Amino acid sequence: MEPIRLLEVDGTLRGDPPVDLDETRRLFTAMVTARAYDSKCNAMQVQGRLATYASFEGQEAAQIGSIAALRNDDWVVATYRDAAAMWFQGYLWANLLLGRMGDERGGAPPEDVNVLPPSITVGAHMIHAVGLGWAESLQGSDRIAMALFGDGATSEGDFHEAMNFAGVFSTPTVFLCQNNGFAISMPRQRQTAAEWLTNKAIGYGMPGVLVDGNDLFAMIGVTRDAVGRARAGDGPTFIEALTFRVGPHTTTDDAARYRSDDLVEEWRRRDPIDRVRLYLQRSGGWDEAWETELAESARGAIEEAVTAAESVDPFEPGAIFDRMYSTPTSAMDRQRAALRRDGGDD
Ligand SMILES: Cc1ncc(C[n+]2csc(CCOP(=O)(O)OP(=O)(O)O)c2C)c(N)n1
Repeated sequence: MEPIRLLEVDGTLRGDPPVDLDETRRLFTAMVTARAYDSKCNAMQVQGRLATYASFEGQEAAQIGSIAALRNDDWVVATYRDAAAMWFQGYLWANLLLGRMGDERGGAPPEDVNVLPPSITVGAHMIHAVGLGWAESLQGSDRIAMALFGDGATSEGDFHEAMNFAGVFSTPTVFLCQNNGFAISMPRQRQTAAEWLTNKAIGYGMPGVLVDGNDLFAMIGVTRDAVGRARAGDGPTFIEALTFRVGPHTTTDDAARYRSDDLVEEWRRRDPIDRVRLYLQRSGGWDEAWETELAESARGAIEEAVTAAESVDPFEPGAIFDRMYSTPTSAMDRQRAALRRDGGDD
């Protein structure tokens, strides 16, 4: 099977672009900003300012392109690797950073932002996405929900439950699988015997679409179709976006132990940002001064978010007891007292 592709690696276009030049420049800027965040987080982790970090370098088109096809009140339910998608739907960089600093207040998005905090549990959040979309349709709204997940997540029981329920109840769900080749060190071929992950959609009675996940335009196009179906009441779609994580699984992983430098180099040549830059250059929508300036202001925006996150008053360990239940259980009272005895703040 050939993935759907609109933009070639050299920036030439097959057919019509799904968005005009101004929108392409806006999405290019978003991808550059996301990469600035990614590289800052990697640096901060090495400096001991962040806990483990999962880079999304190489997956910017899959995340920004798919979100670009949503309305800003649609739901996004994503993973630890989807910071670019979450941010583009309204989650704050500062909250994402707080979460990575181990501060659970990072899990509270602004009031009017329909994005759930990132799921660390592989696959579990897909069920939430199906439920959110279903609830919207039961209430007569035309909001839809998109779940983002990796190839490994398709081997989880939760994936099958979510897909089955979505198919049976025809929920307005877009299942966006970023097939980045590996689930930690487990290659996609050993993850499942299915030739394509899209084959799994057949079993649940929904369309499965294979797309070049490093192609911003193709991502917009296929997601737009899936969102249109969901919004029109025609049910869920499964999208397999072929992409690659250029970095390790997380900052605790040594990817050299399970994949070759050649493979990484091969994918670097398909870089999603370079591809859009080449297109913009061909279309007269790019000059060096413009990119230098936008890259500078992207780094500035990320630095501001870092300052905001690092200026938040430290989290008091005892506060976890306040957020669990409205009426604490006796076991929790005992734990709180034990924490006080051990000198923890309360
Ligand atoms: C239920 C569950 N099992 C195992 C893990 C440990 N774990 C974290 S990430 C990961 C691999 C997930 O791979 P994939 O779904 O392809 O997403 P990617 O990390 O490649 O984006 C695993 C097994 C987990 N977080 N949750």
